Amino acid sequence: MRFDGSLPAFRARCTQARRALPWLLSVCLGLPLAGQAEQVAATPKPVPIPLSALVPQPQAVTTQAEQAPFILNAQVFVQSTEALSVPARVLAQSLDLHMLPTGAAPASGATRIRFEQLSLDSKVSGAYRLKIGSEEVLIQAAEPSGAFYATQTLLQLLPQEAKRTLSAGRFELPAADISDAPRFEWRGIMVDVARHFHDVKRVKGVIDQMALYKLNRLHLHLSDDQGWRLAIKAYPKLSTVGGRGDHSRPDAPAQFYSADDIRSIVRYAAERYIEVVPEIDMPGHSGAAARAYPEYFDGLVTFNPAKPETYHFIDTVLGELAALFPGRYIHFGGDEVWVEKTRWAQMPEVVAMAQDLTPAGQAPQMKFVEAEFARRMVQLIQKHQRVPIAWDEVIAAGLREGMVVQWWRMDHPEAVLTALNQGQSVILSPSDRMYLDYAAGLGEPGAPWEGNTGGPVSVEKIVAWEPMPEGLGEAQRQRVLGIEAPLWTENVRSEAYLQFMLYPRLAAVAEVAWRQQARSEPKAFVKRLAPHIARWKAQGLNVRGGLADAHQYRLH
Ligand code: TNX
Repeated sequence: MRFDGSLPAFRARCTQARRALPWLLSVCLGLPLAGQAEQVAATPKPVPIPLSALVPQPQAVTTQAEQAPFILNAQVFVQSTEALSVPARVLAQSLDLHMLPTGAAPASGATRIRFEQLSLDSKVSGAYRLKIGSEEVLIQAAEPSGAFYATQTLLQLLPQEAKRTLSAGRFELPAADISDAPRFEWRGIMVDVARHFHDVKRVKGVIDQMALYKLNRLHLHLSDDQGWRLAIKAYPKLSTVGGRGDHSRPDAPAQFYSADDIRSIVRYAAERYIEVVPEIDMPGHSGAAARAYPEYFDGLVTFNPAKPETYHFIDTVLGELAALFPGRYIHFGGDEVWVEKTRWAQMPEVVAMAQDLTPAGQAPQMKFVEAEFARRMVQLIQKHQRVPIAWDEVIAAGLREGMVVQWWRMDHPEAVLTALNQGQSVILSPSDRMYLDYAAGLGEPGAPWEGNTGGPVSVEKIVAWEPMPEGLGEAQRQRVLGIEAPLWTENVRSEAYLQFMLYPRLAAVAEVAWRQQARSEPKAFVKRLAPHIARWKAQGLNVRGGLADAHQYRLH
């Protein structure tokens, strides 16, 4: 209502202000709103997702309303060909169902969920077909990952407590024929565990949701100025000294993952067809390592690139990393070196290195040193039989194929084409669409420093995005591996805030990673999201249902 000076309008204004007051106060003071405790304590309601609201939305869903539903109860068998037996067994375990040996006929009247290997027409692996009939649920896929995604679709269609629901009775699955295939092979989430540490349990919680929404790359940002979060046998002080402190408490006791923690995360992720991508950020953003082993650094937060021992140190760390992370990739950071803020120019050996690398007749330039450092990282990572990844600043080094560039600088859109023209593959993480440390809505908590001119990174903004840059040839499009949404955690300390920033935006990221092209339908997507939010809330996750949920995360 516009205020026109009249008494009714004045009264309406006062009412509005009165209503907003508790919210405003709670935002400013970080107090919980009255009524919130009751909300949390409410008994979870079973929330199955209707076919029309599956996320990601499958490419084809044919419903057969006239056909009887499939009755899922504790007597249903799971049966699979050898090739798909892993996801079949995982489904059987998660619903507490019995497996029927391959080839065995079920007793008369018994129904089953049957896995069948079948080649499907899809460029990217992970395609599946899921046919729900009254006698049988049939899952067809060429690879186990596709069969796994079919099971995740099934789990969305069931109440979130399906196991308990089944032992107490039965559940109806609507007759339907569903086909789907992912658009991109890279469907990622990054969690920064360096600025604030997030332990194994939290990380597994993220993996659970990634699996349910068919995401398949978990990038862990393991080191930064605020902390080093991984035990390295050869250099124990990296974690015992470098692991101390975090963004909000420089004196916090050391927090880091042991080798066993990593093995446990990697196994948990692999069981859900998720590859873990470790990142050690170098040569900048390395303040924590510099506190532990200053002899390899510039006195501030950047490696000394002119000291041969530096490369021995990094090589050893990378060797341990490769032994711990069986995935194909190692990320070496390479972002925000800002050579003018390093002490390189005051270090005679670095100046000499710059002179060597700079074309004859010119004053020594540090950008050549930065490029040489990146070149050596690529070599070392390849020596450990991994594919190197770096943030997009690395394009300036002029390196060639055999590595992946992760584009994040939205103000450098040309970086994508430069990388592709250099023969490199690209992951798209433009900060204005994919940065989950930015606020999800106007006036909400989020990283304060970016000045994100395009407005908050809302669910609507994410799903309105068509990620594939225009004007690329087929060969270039092939090298756009996919998308990844990073959650930087300078401001994210608690699990509650971590969940608030991830959910429901993680589902929007999955939608963009799976759908074949942009269908700009943010409003319809927000509607489809409603049962997902209800389900997350029923499970006790601190999902963002709307602005009203935002107030309590002001202070982590
Ligand atoms: C830039 S993105 C960074 C991070 C910050 C982030 C905050 C990137 C490669 N570097 O170190 O956490 O902005 O939004």
